[in-house]
Amino acid sequence: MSDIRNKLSKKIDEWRKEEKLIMEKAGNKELSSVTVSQAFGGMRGVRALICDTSRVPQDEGLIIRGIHLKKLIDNTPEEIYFLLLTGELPTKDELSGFSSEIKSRKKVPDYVWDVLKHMPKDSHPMTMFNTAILILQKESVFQKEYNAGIRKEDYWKPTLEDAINIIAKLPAIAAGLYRMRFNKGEIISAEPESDLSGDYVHMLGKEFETEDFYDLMKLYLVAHCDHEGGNVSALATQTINSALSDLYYSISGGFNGLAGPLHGLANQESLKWILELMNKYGGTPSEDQLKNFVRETLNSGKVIPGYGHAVLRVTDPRFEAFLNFGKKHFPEDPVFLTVSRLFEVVPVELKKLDKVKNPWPNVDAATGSLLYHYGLKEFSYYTVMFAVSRSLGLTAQAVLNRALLKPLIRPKSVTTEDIKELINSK
Ligand code: AMX
Repeated sequence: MSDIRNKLSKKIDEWRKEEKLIMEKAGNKELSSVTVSQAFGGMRGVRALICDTSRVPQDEGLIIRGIHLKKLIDNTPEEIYFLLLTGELPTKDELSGFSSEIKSRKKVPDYVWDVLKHMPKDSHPMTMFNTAILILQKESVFQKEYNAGIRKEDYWKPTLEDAINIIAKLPAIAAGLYRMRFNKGEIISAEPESDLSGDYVHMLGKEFETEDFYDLMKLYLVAHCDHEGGNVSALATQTINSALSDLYYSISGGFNGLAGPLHGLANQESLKWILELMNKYGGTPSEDQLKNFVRETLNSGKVIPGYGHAVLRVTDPRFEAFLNFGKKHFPEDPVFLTVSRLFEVVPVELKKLDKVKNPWPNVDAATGSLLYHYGLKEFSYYTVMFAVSRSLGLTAQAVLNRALLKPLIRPKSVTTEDIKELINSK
């Protein structure tokens, strides 16, 4: 048994005891109540889920297992994954064992490439990515062990095997489909000894193999890794997984939600919008031009992509991390400069609308400009990179949910008639 399984096994015993005690002491305590507007309004603010991998206080942003993202931006995705799963950053030995295990599971079966090659040439990269994950479902260790009659207490073990297998393969799938979809030449094979960030960069293409792009990739994979349990992709993934659909079914389903413009696709939408803006004014726009374009967008009934958030009420620390990266490496890049200037203008304009609860930028407002600078210009691809990172949190959440014997997720819906009756009742 390698370190992570031993460590998790012990921790899971403790967590189960702790949860039992909590249920005995506080099972009937109220965590949240639900108003009619919350029921009609996407359940915003209803506290009805447990997620221990990370939390997002509205005035602080992402905290992973008790550590603020700001303190983790120099860590590697492998370290962050260990942290998400176990609640602790790995020791040197633990990291070495865990990383070796990930490295040994990189190989993507040929049938995945065969299917991707036969997809329509204009398929969205997220469709290709999610298809690849779904096709891999036949590899699920969970499904095999479930069919063989594994006990509920042990569900987390094959879920962890699926999780590590998925994490190990996603950079190759993501990079391979990039080369296929955008005619970049042959797929590049994984390097057995490279870490997740290094191998992803290597497999994207020679032109990306620089130290700075490696640093950006590492930051990208760390910063997008998790964002508590209630966002669309996390909730969808955990709901699917609660039916004991394995992780391949679960995360491909969750990523279909990530592919929406109000969620992960906002990074694509944001850069597209910025390039339209620059195209209209022929370069880096002035402050007045920025204001005009923002107002035009809002007047046409569209949202400003990369701004606003369902939970946050401050500038997203993930945005700040990417902004700082750009300021350090290429402050004068025209697209990045436009992103920085929009940060001065957009919140002021959104505040004027009086309905936007959070006028500040979220993670998706800056990332596109950084990738664009390094030549990764195919913005329909950006959400795939988001998904590679987010798979760390989503798979870790599922391992914990199975470890803690969480039941089927099944909230109760009411009809509009029920609400009307509520109005008429005393
Ligand atoms: N531009 C224009 N209007 C906005 C806005 C924005 N960036 N953000 C919120 N609003 C509007 C909403 O559309 C809503 O209008 P309506 O009442 O006419 O429907 C009103 O302000 C109130 O919305 P809210 O309570 O502040 O936000 P929410 O929780 O309903 O939605 C979000 C949150 C992210 C969907 C929204 O801010 C948005 O659409 N932002 C732009 C898309 C985006 O960047 N998404 C990425 C989020 C991060 C992520 O998941 N990757």
